[in-house]
Amino acid sequence: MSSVKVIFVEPTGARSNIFARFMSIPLLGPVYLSTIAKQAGFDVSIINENILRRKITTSELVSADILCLSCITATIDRGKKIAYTYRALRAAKGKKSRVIVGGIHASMMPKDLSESFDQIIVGEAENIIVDILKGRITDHIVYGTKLDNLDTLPLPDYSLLQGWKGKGVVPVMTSRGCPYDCNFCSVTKMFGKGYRAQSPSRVLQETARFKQGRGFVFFVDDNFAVNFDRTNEILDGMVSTGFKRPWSAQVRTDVTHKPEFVAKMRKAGCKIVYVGFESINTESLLDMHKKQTVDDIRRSMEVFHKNNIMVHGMFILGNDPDTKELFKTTSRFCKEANIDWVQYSVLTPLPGTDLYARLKDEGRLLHKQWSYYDGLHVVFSPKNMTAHELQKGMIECFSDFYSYANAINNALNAGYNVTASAVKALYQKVHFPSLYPTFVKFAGNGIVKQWVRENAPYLSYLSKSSARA
Ligand code: B12
Ligand code: SF4
Repeated sequence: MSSVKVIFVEPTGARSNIFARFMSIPLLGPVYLSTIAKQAGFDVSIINENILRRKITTSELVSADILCLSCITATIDRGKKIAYTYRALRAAKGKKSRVIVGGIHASMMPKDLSESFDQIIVGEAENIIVDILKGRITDHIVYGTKLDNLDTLPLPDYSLLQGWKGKGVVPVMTSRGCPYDCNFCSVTKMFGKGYRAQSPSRVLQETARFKQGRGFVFFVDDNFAVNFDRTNEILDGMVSTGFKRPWSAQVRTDVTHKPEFVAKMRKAGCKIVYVGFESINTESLLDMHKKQTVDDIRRSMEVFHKNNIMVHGMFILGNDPDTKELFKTTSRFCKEANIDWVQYSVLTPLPGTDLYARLKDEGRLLHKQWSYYDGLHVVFSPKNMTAHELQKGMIECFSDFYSYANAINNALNAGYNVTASAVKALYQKVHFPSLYPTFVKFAGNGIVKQWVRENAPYLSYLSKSSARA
């Protein structure tokens, strides 16, 4: 093994991001890259501040010959801080330092990071990481190339993640890119509109490693079912090889056009789907180029629930056609449609997206403090309300869904359904409804209240500076 010590770091999200604190799902970039680096002989490890629930220590920092940071927009400020401390610590010990940054933010805003990092990597890096670490590529800004054949990726070595016990959610990636082009999303800007996918046999080789165990396997693909034939083959393989672990995936409402496909997903162990519903305002769906209707949302809920798959519905509030009335109608819709979990975001102009370019041109960005660009803080002037009104509207929607009243209602319904299922189970095979959504609503109530408390200064800032576009 080479004596060069490389540490990859995924910094924690700042500004009390709900995910950063409660979901320890690592980005797969550092896992793939460090797996490749290890195979090339480097002494490598990953420090994920979310998984470890602590910040990287000074002794860890000073020990790295090369520090590699992986940042999204919300974590880039923390990434810069870590880079600064690392350089200072190494200099104080008379040691050379080398700090490299990659990930979606660096890929969209490379020039902005010039001073904070020795090298900035744009795009996918599996093809170049070894040359970079070996110092064979020395450019300040380096452009990676898209991997054509994802089957050539190594099986990710999760053991390189310090503190990773593998008992919780295991992220698995089987494809890159998305053929759609929603105006708020950075996926196509980063991975392209051309959809690239691993072969079913390669996917099954990977899932076979997680056949048993209780934690969910989460297919992090932006859209797990772009190619129905391929996904069908994967599902058939999971069934025939006895894949027993529960799993979840991100899909669009389109999958429910084929109810038999959804039924097969359930048969193969799918318990939760993450769906970008985005809005119940038709004008906003058009504005986002979502290529989806409100009827698609309603129908998809019925199909998923009929097949006993729970739904994590994601909504974006604050599009230009939205008015303040939308908060109440959306809250009502989510309860009526019986969505199991709801994740509200405020419209966020993520760097590199068409949305970012437009709002910047229109002078509607409130600031560029990136740690607030996390989908939970309003960072632009909405059209039909003030930024403060939008922020309050998002909080109202969250508070309404994760209220004790809604949780109790859910518990009563679940109780009724469990009893009904128990009776039915006497004469036919049934799926018992999960009590998990009820539990999450109770827990969510406290999380929302805590978020509001912690972010009171930001709300106050918005109330003072808020303006309509
Ligand atoms: C899994 C996932 C999650 C998980 C885990 C996220 C985490 N740990 O941060 C969960 C569900 C918790 C989540 C939450 C959020 N997410 Co998310 N998520 C993803 C998703 C679907 C997959 C990530 C992944 O593993 N990709 C695959 C790997 C291979 O790609 P990669 O990590 O980018 O790595 C490659 C390159 O970037 C580069 N690279 C990366 N790091 C480095 C480092 C070095 C040194 C080098 C050389 C190269 C390099 O090489 C890698 C290999 O080619 C992506 C979309 C996507 N397709 O990437 C969105 C994505 C990252 N999420 C996004 C967002 C906005 C969020 C949230 C803010 C959502 C919200 N409203 O709350 C939160 C923030 C969480 C936080 N950290 O604070 C955005 C980020 C955009 C941006 N500019 O910041 C993305 C891109 C989706 C989108 N719609 O645009 N997310
Ligand atoms: S939001 Fe989903 S469907 Fe739209 S471009 Fe992004 S990944 Fe594709």
